[in-house]
Amino acid sequence: MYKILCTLLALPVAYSATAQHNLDAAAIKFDDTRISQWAATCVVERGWLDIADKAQGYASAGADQNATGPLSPTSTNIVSLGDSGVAVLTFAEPIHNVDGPDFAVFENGFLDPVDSGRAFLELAFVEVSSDGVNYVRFPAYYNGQDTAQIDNFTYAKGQDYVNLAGRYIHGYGTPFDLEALRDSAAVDVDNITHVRIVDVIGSLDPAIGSKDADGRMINDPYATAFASGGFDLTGVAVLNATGTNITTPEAIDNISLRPNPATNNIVISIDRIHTFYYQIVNISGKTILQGNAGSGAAIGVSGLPAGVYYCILKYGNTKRAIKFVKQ
Ligand SMILES: [Ca+2]
Ligand SMILES: [Ca+2]
Repeated sequence: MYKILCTLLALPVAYSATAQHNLDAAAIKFDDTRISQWAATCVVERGWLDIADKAQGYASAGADQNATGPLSPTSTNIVSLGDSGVAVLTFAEPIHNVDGPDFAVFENGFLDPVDSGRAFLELAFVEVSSDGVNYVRFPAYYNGQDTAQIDNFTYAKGQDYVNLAGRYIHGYGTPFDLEALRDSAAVDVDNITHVRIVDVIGSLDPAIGSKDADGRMINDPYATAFASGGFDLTGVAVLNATGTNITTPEAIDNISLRPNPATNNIVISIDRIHTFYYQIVNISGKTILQGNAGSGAAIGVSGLPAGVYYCILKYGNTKRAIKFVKQ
């Protein structure tokens, strides 16, 4: 809660990317024109309020779906991971490795009010997968001081953290370039289906703290034994998907899904297409319904619990996702 309040206070600051600022040229702003889609689903396994005292239980702030869909710069929606917590995100379209960064992870850090070169930052490892089973971690490095524990009131330099999510303030994502994992046999960098975010345990105590790729302790706020402790995920943006974005039906000229919100049936119409394959996926990424349907024919959804769903459509070489609400 401390952090949420401070984020609100920090928002009116006018940002300019200079070398002394928490922001630099690599930061991905929430409205960057390279953003082609946002995470469609998110499932969080909460981490500890304090991993050294597990009796306190788990972090609990926010809900998993707060990390899906576009980031709003005025929203304080987060999902807090806690010490060692994990979030797994999936996408309507696989992520491909193209020139430059391929996706960005957003956290709700905020500037030091007296030194804009510093910010309150919480960090996380980032891993990717092409099958949801085998993950490869971006090699992460910490280059800052490791003698004084960063705590809940300490500001840090984002540039000290390399390939760790959370190096920028709210509204600015940390970029990740799949090129770094090109030689990994465990993933196909041109077909990334899952992104996994793992909270860094910032303790400098080697018995519990997280280490970087060189075996060095990563200094990150610790202890943060409150509901919003640990990495506060706000969104994951894809910068390079070649397919169609997740969008409202109205934004696609030749596809419609109606009614939306739906109660008993949905009717999907696709110009010039007679039949298509569909998959209805819930916000946790689980496929609830699937099958073949004809354009203009009703698909029964009365059995679905109320909530937000994605309808993934496949026909020919085309794959598209439409978001709808079951009421
Ligand atoms: Ca790339
Ligand atoms: Ca942490």
